Amino acid sequence: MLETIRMNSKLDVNFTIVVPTYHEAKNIKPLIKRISHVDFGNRCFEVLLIDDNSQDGTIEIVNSLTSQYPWLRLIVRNQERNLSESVIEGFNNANYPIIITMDADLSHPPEKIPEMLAMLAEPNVDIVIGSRYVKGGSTDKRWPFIRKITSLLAALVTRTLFLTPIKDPLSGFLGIRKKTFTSGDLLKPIGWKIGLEIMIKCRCQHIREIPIHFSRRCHGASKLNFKILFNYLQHIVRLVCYRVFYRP
Ligand SMILES: Nc1nc2c(ncn2[C@@H]2O[C@H](COP(=O)(O)OP(=O)(O)OP(=O)(O)O)[C@@H](O)[C@H]2O)c(=O)[nH]1
Ligand SMILES: [Mg+2]
Repeated sequence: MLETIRMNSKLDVNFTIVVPTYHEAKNIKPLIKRISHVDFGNRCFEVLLIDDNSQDGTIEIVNSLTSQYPWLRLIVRNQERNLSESVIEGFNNANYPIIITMDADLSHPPEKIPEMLAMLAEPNVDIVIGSRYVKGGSTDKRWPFIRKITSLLAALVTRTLFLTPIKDPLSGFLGIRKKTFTSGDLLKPIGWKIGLEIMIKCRCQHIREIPIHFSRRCHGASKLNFKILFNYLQHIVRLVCYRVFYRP
């Protein structure tokens, strides 16, 4: 009996890192290497890349790494490319009870994952956010000024509309229990801000933020464009309506 409880509590800390990828061929190897150097104790984990059929060599690179890193998995999607849908697909296919999601471009430090896992081990924490805007957090000094302003403004709009004290509600670096995700309402994100969608639809009430240093992407180009910014605004309006009309 005691042994079963011990085994179950050990299983509870195993985790999946979901990484959406699109045209990140040059970042895959450094990312996987960096993750492999993090000390996760005796937890089991997997890294699940969800690629939107990049055609830039990503698939071949991942395949060449799987013998060295048996915890590496790849799902290639053939639908129209969509970041949020990719993250959801990753969550649905995660084999472990805790899920971390992060970008592939090394903006998010994988070294912070053990801290996120430690917080998620507390029973009353629903979600942990890697935050640029709490005390101790920072963004790369070389991040373009316009990006900084847009990001801060979008965070301010979100905080005001949702009356939340969360400093970085639009971060893409998150940790959550799979059961919190599966017990939520159906996710229908329009744009990129899957984290916000999850927090609201999965009714995350106890939200923690840990400071991170957000680095500028190492290689490759950003996929952010005006359409995505417009989608963000649409998404926000839809989520506010959801809050007001369906789940006040
Ligand atoms: N599967 C999938 N992944 C995507 C898509 N668009 C972006 N991504 C991935 O989502 C993550 C975030 O995209 P980024 O282009 O880094 O966006 P950003 O962080 O706002 O911009 P920069 O870091 O400044 O380039 C990266 O890992 C991308 O490879 C997509 O359409 N499908
Ligand atoms: Mg990025």
